[in-house]
Amino acid sequence: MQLTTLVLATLTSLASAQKTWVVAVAQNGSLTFSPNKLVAQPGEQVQFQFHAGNHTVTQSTFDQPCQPVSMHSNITGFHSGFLPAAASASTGMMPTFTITINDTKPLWLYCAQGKHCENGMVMVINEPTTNASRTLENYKALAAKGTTVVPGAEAGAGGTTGSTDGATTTGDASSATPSTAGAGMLAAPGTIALVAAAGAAFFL
Ligand SMILES: *[C@@H]1O[C@H](CO)[C@@H](O)[C@H](O)[C@H]1NC(C)=O
Ligand SMILES: *[C@@H]1O[C@H](CO)[C@@H](O)[C@H](O)[C@H]1NC(C)=O
Ligand SMILES: *[C@@H]1O[C@H](CO)[C@@H](O)[C@H](O)[C@H]1NC(C)=O
Ligand SMILES: *[C@@H]1O[C@H](CO)[C@@H](O)[C@H](O)[C@H]1NC(C)=O
Ligand SMILES: *[C@@H]1O[C@H](CO)[C@@H](O)[C@H](O)[C@H]1NC(C)=O
Ligand SMILES: [Cu+2]
Repeated sequence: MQLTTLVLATLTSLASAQKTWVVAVAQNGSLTFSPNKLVAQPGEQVQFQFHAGNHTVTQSTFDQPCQPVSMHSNITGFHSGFLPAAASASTGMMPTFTITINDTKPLWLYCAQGKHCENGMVMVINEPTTNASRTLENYKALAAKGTTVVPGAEAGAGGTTGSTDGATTTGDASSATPSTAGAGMLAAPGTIALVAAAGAAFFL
């Protein structure tokens, strides 16, 4: 009886565990989010794993790809801050940033480092199906003509300033309330291998 109860409890907790998509940031030193197109359901999480360099994942609007979403809408949006990978890499760890998906509205994302956005370091979660011109390809084309703004550097907007202590950065999705568990934590390199082996995104 006790064993049965234990098994059931375990199955129940597995079934209710949150699904987490993994996005590799700058894997192999590339200026990419991989995958750069993801469909995620409300309640699921997306974990960005920062493999190399010193990058961010920052929300923008579709029309202004390299600028904080708060500059061009009434959405606060999220910003990981700069997450340099080297310091953690020496200890076999890697900084991560995790967001929770609340709805199926598109999330247009860019890297706020240097001209990475202009050079195509962008992605979309839940690419719209209702407007054929709002594609990742068109977002990337707009980005190529864009001008990167780091949240906090723009006039009068509510973003955080560029953080240099990436490995300790917290905050899941809102740059204004950086506190939710899971964000900014360090992922073991075993997870990296699993991501690469699976080819891209997968459910943990
Ligand atoms: C990085 O290299 C590995 C091994 O060649 C490959 O599987 C993976 O797709 C590469 N990642 C990116 C983002 O290019
Ligand atoms: C934010 O903007 C959207 C569309 O631009 C609008 O529908 C919504 O009412 C606005 N929300 C607030 C709180 O102003
Ligand atoms: C579709 O998106 C384009 C690009 O942002 C925009 O100019 C256009 O107004 C949108 N069309 C509709 C019907 O919302
Ligand atoms: C990461 O980039 C930011 C913005 O350019 C910079 O302020 C910071 O010093 C960089 N951190 C490291 C460790 O290179
Ligand atoms: C989801 O909702 C939570 C709670 O309101 C919020 O903190 C977070 O920023 C939202 N996620 C996204 C991706 O906007
Ligand atoms: Cu970058």
